[in-house]
Amino acid sequence: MSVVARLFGALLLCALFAAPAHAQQPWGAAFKGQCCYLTLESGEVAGGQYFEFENTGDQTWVQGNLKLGTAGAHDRASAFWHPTWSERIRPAALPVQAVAKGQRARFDFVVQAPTGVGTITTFREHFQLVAELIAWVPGSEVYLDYTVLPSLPPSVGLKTVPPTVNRGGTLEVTADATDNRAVHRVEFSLAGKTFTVYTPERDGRTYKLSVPASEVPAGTHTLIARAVDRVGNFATSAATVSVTLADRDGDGVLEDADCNDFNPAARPGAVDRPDNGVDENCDGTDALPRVDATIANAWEWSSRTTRNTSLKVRGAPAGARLELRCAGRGCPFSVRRFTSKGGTLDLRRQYFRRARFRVGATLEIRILVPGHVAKVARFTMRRGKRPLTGYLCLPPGATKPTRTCA
Ligand SMILES: [Ca+2]
Ligand SMILES: [Ca+2]
Ligand SMILES: [Ca+2]
Ligand SMILES: [Ca+2]
Repeated sequence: MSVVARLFGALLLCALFAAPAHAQQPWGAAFKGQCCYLTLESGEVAGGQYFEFENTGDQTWVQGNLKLGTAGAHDRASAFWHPTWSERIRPAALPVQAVAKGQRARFDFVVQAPTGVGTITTFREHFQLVAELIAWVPGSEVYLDYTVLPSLPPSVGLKTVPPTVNRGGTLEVTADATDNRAVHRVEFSLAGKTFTVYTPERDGRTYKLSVPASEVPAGTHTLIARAVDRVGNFATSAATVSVTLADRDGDGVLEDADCNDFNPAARPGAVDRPDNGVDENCDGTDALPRVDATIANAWEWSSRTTRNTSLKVRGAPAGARLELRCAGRGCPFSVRRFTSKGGTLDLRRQYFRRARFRVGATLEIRILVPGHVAKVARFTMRRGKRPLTGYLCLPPGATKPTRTCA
């Protein structure tokens, strides 16, 4: 609909429905405030634009009818149109249902500077309130000035880059970035990771990256600083950084081989203390608790035979399984198994009172508790000497005792 038609409609409505009995002003507004004059880069989007008015007319402004329109030439298609506008000629609509005489309304909108501006250009954008199909509201003529700069990429240069960083420390890098309008962000990328810095230091142009170096894998990396302006123009600068492995706990084992680089007691080769919740030897599990029983023994020997004079197991918990294995001449049996009732077990009195072990015979006592490393004592009979005695370990599920209990 043309301007003429709109105005004709407005006049007609005034004549038909709003004919005053005395001198009245149906449509009127008083300017109460507005946003800033902006400098923008060509193509830049800026929010926070607004005008505020008071309704000084007798007609209540109603949502859907009362809008902020482009003026200068009424219904001018604005070069600062943004997709949030309902039309190229309507930046904003009344944001509340109704504004009666004496009340205020604020019209917020977003603008986008025109693209393709080759030299610094100032635009004066005129606006006015309009009651659609009725009237342009007198007293609401306003404008904003925009200075639009050409779209030019920023400049960026890496300033301080440490040649080597340990992963136990902090990666600190600075870049100097400037733009004809404003730098939006600087993206620091290395080893497939990107760290974005939006806020410069106090000087407004130094962008500082400070992240734990452990965020970056060890190796020699190309570091790229990419400065981006508000319309997406960018520039880059590159440097090389070497990141080395850390030994944070100082146990001499670098983090790639240390299962816990924050605990010097844990490292490959350390002794794993059983059942303390710590995998000291880095084999992936805490060592199992061991059966804590004692096997007191005494012997008499000659050049041909060995006789047991005392063999007592103390501290085997009730329910522990005992296995006695005997091999060689003089053994009263090859295997005996029974379950401990706790307390002291006198094995000699029960099994070996009469035994005369020959040289080379072996007697093995296994004390097994579920979830524990079994205790194993092995006695090997010798000629004219007390038996060779060895204490061994047997992890759960294993069948052969081992000398080391790790
Ligand atoms: Ca720029
Ligand atoms: Ca270490
Ligand atoms: Ca360690
Ligand atoms: Ca442990």
